[in-house]
Amino acid sequence: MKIGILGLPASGKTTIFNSLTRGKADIGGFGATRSANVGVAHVPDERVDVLTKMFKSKKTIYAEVTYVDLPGSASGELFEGEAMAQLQQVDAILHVARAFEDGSVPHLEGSVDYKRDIEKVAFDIMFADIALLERRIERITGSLKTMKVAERDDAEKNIETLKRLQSDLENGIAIRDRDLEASEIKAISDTFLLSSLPLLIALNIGEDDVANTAALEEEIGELLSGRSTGGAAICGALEAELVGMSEEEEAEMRAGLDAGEPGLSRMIKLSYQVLGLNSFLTVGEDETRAWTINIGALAPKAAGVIHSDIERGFIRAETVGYDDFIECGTMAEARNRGLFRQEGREYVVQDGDIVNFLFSV
Ligand SMILES: Nc1nc2c(ncn2[C@@H]2O[C@H](COP(=O)(O)OP(=O)(O)OP(=O)(O)O)[C@@H](O)[C@H]2O)c(=O)[nH]1
Ligand SMILES: [Mg+2]
Repeated sequence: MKIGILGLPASGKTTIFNSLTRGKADIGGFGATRSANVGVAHVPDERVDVLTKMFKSKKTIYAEVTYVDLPGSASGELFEGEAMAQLQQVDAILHVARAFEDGSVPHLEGSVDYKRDIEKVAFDIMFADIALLERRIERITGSLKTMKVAERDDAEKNIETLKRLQSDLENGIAIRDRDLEASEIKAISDTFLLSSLPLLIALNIGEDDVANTAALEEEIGELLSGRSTGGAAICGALEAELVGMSEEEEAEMRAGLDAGEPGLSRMIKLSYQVLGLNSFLTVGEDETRAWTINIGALAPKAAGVIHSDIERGFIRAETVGYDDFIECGTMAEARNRGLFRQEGREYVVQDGDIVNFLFSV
């Protein structure tokens, strides 16, 4: 599961990418990123931290989200060439919108106006889909003449469906914003439509605006209509500085900023959410670990994330919810209260379940 980072030239895409993934990719702006950068972010999870302490685990392993920093283009054209090829591989889009003022970093439009840019990118995404649907409709229309009668009926229905989607896009309704009917799902099943992907906004704010984070995020929330979308404000320059520091120095700096949970953490958690992912947890002296599953995954499938043998030889899952466990304090107490349960093949693993799989191969 991957998230593609896009935005106007020099909006700070690579800077934010480096902060999210603790990476060291070259920044510079206006086409500085020629080929995509790929990196992994740890999903902050306080449950994992708490359990690590309780079980005195030697290792702590967090869930991960992969980010792809798409190649920039000086013209601001977002969906051409290598960037488009990379975009076809992602599961969600993260738009870095510039809110920071800096005279030494020019803006493509000549002024900093993030509302304008957020609307423009949202529009460009939908426009790319409109154009793609147009080409598809033309192609099917062109082949109608040579079709057999039975096929033609189907094709004409498809054209109707595609036109309906297209006209909704023209009215500002992204694919992600609608409940697709079966016929619509079928009509676009082999078409990659950008506006079907969840859209996240990272507002790249200046250092002066860190104290206004909450208000700015509320504003982005209002700008974003529809589903599977969300935003966070991140000060790219500041985060880039913090990434280079030791953990202690970083903690000290953050405490001094008094900005609460960093936008960076919120963004990574949000990313995990829009990808439709959940974490189940395993604990022990060796390691405490968060494992990634799709929401709704059954117990054997979750077991398979750890090892295919455990899925194949699945017997049952012993499990307790995180909150229940914390309330009990120990596994023994959870067992006494009947909260440490035995679950079978049909069990839907829940976010935060602490699980031990029994299996035999
Ligand atoms: N003042 C300030 N400058 C920033 C901030 N974020 C990025 N910059 C600067 O903006 C310039 C462009 O940053 P990049 O991260 O390379 O931007 P980009 O969007 O990846 O650029 P391309 O890949 O070329 O499109 C660099 O000079 C950064 O130092 C910020 O939060 N504040
Ligand atoms: Mg870049």
